[in-house]
Parts: sequence; C-alpha cells; structure tokens
Amino acid sequence: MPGAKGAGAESAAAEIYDAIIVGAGFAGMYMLHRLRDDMGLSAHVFEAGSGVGGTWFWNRYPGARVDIESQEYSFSFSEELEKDWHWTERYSAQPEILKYANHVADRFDLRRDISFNTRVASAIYEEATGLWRITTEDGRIATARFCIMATGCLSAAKTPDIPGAGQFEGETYSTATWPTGGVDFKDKKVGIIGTGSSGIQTITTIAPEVGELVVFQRTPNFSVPAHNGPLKPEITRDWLNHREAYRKEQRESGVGILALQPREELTLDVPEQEREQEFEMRWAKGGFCLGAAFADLGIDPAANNELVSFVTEKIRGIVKDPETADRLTPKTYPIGAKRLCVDTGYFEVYNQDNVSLVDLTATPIETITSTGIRTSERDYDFDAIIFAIGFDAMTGALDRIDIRGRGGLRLHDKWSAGPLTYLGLMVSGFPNLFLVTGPGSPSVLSNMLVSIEQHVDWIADCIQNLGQRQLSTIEATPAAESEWVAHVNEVAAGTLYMQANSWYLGANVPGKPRVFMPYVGGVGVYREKCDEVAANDYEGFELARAPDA
Ligand code: FAD
Ligand code: N01
Repeated sequence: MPGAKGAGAESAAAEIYDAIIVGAGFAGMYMLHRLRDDMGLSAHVFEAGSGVGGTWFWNRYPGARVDIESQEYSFSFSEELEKDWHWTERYSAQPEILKYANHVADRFDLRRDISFNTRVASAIYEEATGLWRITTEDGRIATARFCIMATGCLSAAKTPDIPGAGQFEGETYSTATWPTGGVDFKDKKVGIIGTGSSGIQTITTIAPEVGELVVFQRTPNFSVPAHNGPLKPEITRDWLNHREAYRKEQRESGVGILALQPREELTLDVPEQEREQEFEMRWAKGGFCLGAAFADLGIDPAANNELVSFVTEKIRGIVKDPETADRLTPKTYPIGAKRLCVDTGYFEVYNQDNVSLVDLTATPIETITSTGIRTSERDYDFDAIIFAIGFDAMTGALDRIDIRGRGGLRLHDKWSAGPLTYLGLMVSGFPNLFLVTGPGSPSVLSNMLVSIEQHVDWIADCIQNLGQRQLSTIEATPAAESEWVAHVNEVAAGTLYMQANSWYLGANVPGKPRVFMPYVGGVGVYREKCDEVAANDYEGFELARAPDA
C-alpha cells in the first residue's frame, strides 16, 4: 500500500495522500508526474483498467487510430521523451499509441503510484477537515486534500439502448471495450450498429476479411480521407528541429492542430474556381484541414453548404451504387457540426459485394433477436454483432461516480440541467476538486494532448501556489461560474454546432440535457484566459485555509 505523507490530517482512512487522481489515461499520467516528480507531493492514481493509456487501453477495435497527426498528438512536456520516441505512421494506430503510453509510464516510473483494476465509486468532500474521501468499488478508502478527475471525456461507453439487447446468442462486441488479443471475423456474418468514427474505422478494417458485413446506419457521417502512410523521416526531422516553435504555435492556435492551416478568407468571397481548388487541395492532403479551408465554414450556413456539396460529390464519385451513395450522404446537419471522421477507404467498402447498408431511418431496428437483428423490414442473422454506439461524453464518467461537495451537494444534481463549471476546471461548491478537460473547456474540440497538458500544468501550478502561500483550499465562486457558463453558451450559439444532434450536445443519450458542453472559443484564447485568472490571484476563485490545515 503506498505511503502516507503530506496531508497531515487526522483521518480514520487507511490511505492518506496530498492528491488523488482518478484515471490513468494521458491526463492522469501527466498529472501524477507533475505532482509527484516536480512538486514532491504524495499522489496516487486509481484506474479502473488493468493498464495505463485510457482511451487507447480500452478502444482496441480493428482500425482504431488517431485523427490528428502522430507527432502533434503526443506529449510536449519532455524534450527527451519527444526526441527518443519515433512514430511510424502519419496517423498512428491504437497498438502504437498504447505502447507509447506504456513507454511514458516506464520512463517516469509511474506505475508504482497507480492502483489498477480499481474503480472509484465515490468522492465525498468532508467539510470538517477539508479533505476529499475517496471510496473504491472494492472497498478501499483514501483521503486527500486535492482530488483530480482525469476520468476522460470519452470513457463512459453507452450500453445498447435497443430492445432485445442481451438476447443475441452469437458473439457480441463493443468497440469501446474491445477484447485484448483481437477477434477473428474471417468468413463470418457480422452486423455492426453505428457509423461514427469508431464504426467507420471498424467497418473499413474488417470489410475485407468478413464473409458478410451489414452496416446499420441511423445517421450518415461526413468523412474525409486520412491518406495515412509511413511517417516520412523528413517530417520527423523537421518537427524535432522546430519543436519549440511548433509546440508554441499549437498552444496558441485555435484547436491545437498545426496541420489545419486555416485560411482567413470567407468562403463566398473567394471565386468559385479558387474555392474548388482549395477544397480539392485539402481533400488530397487529407485529414481535418478540409474543415479549415475558410474562416466561416463553422458559422455561415451558406458557406458550409459549399463544402457539403463538395463532399457530397466526392461520395457520389466513390460509391458506385447511386442509391447507396445517397444513403451515405448526410443531409440533416452542417458539415463539422458533428465531429468529422477521418478514414482510410470508408466509402469504398460499399463497392464490395460482401458489404451492405441498412438505413435505419427507413427501416428502424425493432429488436435484437437470439439470432440477429430484426428491422421493420426483415430479420438478419449474424455470427457476431458489433456495437459502435458511442459514449455518454464529457459528463458520463463523472456522473458514474457519486461525487458530493459542500453540504452533501451531489454533482449529479448540480448538473441536472447540464454541466456548470468555471473554466471547465472547477465547480462551485466542490472545493479542491479539479476536472481535466472538463465541460466548459476546449477539450474534445481540440487536440486533446495540447488541452490535457494545459490543464494539468494549470492545476499543478495552482496547487503549488496554494502551498507556497500556506493556503489549502480553492473554490470557484458561483458568480464566476455563472458568467463562464453564459460565455460558453454565447460563443457556441453563434456557431453551426447547435444544428446537429451530436454528443457535444448530449443528444446521443436519451434524457440528457441538450447543452453544448465544450468551449468553442479556441485553445489559445482559452489558455490566455486561464493564465490571466491565475495571474490575477485566481480571480473568480476563493482561496482559503482549510479548518485543520
Ligand atoms: P481517458 O484516456 O479516457 O482516460 C480516462 C481513464 O479514467 C480511463 O482509463 C478510465 O478507465 C478511467 N476511469 C474513468 N472513471 C473511473 C473511475 N470511476 N475509477 C477509476 N478509473 C476511472 N482525441 C484527440 O485529440 N485526437 C484523436 O485522434 C483522438 N482519437 C480518439 C479515438 C477514440 C477511439 C476515442 C474514444 C477517443 C479519441 N480521442 C482523440 C479522445 C481521447 O479520449 C483523448 O485524446 C485522450 O486520450 C483522453 O485522455 P484522458 O486521460 O483525458 O482520458
Ligand atoms: O461514437 P459516435 P464513436 N441505434 O457517438 C449510432 C472519438 N473517436 O465512438 O448519429 C442505432 O460518434 C449513432 O447514430 P446517431 C471522436 O471524437 C475518434 O464512433 O446517434 N444507432 C452513431 O452513428 C468521436 O466523435 C476516433 O443517429 C445508434 C454511432 O452509433 C467520438 O470518439 C475514433 C444507436 C455512434 O457514434 C465518438 O465516436 C473513434 C442506436 N440505439 C472515436 N445508438 C478517431 O478517428 C447510437 N447509434 C480518432
């Protein structure tokens, strides 16, 4: 059992730390390194999985890979780490990213302060002592002055909300909890539900090997080609030669992705031919840069329509059967309002004889049966069904923990009409509880590694600042929280994000309040705001000494 040092409070609990971190994905790993190795605090991580890596530990489905170029989606905090690690592909795949996470854990000797296979059940603030009391599902109790939730924005997988789920007697898989060791689908009849990024990557990868693949699609998704391939040595060299400048640029940019190369012009101000050329050039380059072709694509419906038409033509050009092409074409929301998918031959798989598409808007699923899936039209029999149905995003992992602040206030109740935070970092009524990439911060709208590092550094600096001044408690004021939430909503309201039923809005989870959760203002602007708040003596927060500190 890890040692007890630092917190200094009397407690009946067996384990006492300065800080407890929940989650050992990239956020929890870096948080541990900062608090323990840079600041000398006693810190401990509880992780539900049996290893580090979070997203990349759980999502082992075929074809899982990043949609941000490898060298951009990696830690920047250690120059040595960055120089020693070599990515092999332009968009790295899950096994390589998991290897990277393990390399980071080894390099910084993180595992000795992580309890694996340990799910946190509750986190309760004890006002008398000013400590957080953490209880795990297997009955461990630990207290700490600071509790940092690094529980992930896309870690609470949805359970199938489909009648009959559980009745199927064949093999069942979920992309978000894929078995280690993989699955052999050779010659099998497979049905897959869901065509978000996870579904698209899985479909594309298994299509060549399965006997038959039936894709059940409720809403078609916009997807752009990745043009993945081996990472060229000259790209790695250039990145390492200019790493400091590139990292600075990432931190000050809109979404932390340099490959976007956003243009400042408005779509309709550019002559049609030049517009088409720009779209073509970006389609050929691959990845998210298409969505940054012009400055107003995310706010002006007419501009957005131009890009919709371009991508629609591309789909028609790839998919040979016009009816299938039409069903694969999104028509009900602007491009970019749901996260754009980045694929490697997705639309092409529908030209294979063994792949078919079922449009659930025309023939909805009635039930899952013991042998397959029944739609309003017919029964389909399968050897295996794959659920690629997404996550209770941003709030789900937190909601699955019984978190209580002052006066026993439950976070679940406080957030019943949608998440309320100050800067996405803290919640009023919940002193010393930090959220990494929480709702109200750029988070999932950005390169997550950039946002994770920014939050972890801000939290570490904040805890250090409190310690230096012999203060022990920081808490968001209700006024600062309300103002920030209003600002987050106001900025989102001016965008086309509001026009899709996306997980950004909680629309994918029945009964979840429809609130746009991440902050659209941009990572550079947001970082400045966070730094300014800290420089102004943590403006909007109350700082205090805890009763027994
Ligand atoms: P996570 O990696 O989700 O880690 C959270 C950890 O907390 C998990 O290990 C979980 O087990 C643990 N946990 C949660 N609740 C508890 C509890 N109660 N008790 C104990 N442990 C708990 N982002 C990008 O920027 N670019 C990408 O290309 C990209 N690709 C993605 C691909 C997939 C398939 C998915 C699902 C997400 C992707 N993301 C991507 C988002 C990705 O989640 C982040 O990039 C990043 O990995 C998040 O790291 P994290 O540490 O914040 O959270
Ligand atoms: O989940 P999703 P995801 N019946 O919510 C369908 C990141 N990520 O895991 O749209 C039938 O996007 C649902 O249909 P609809 C990335 O940020 C990145 O794919 O609700 N269908 C949808 O088609 C991404 O955005 C990568 O109508 C049902 C699908 O399931 C986020 O994670 C790879 C249904 C869910 O799509 C989530 O992606 C993977 C039902 N009852 C993930 N319920 C990269 O490429 C749901 N659906 C880096």
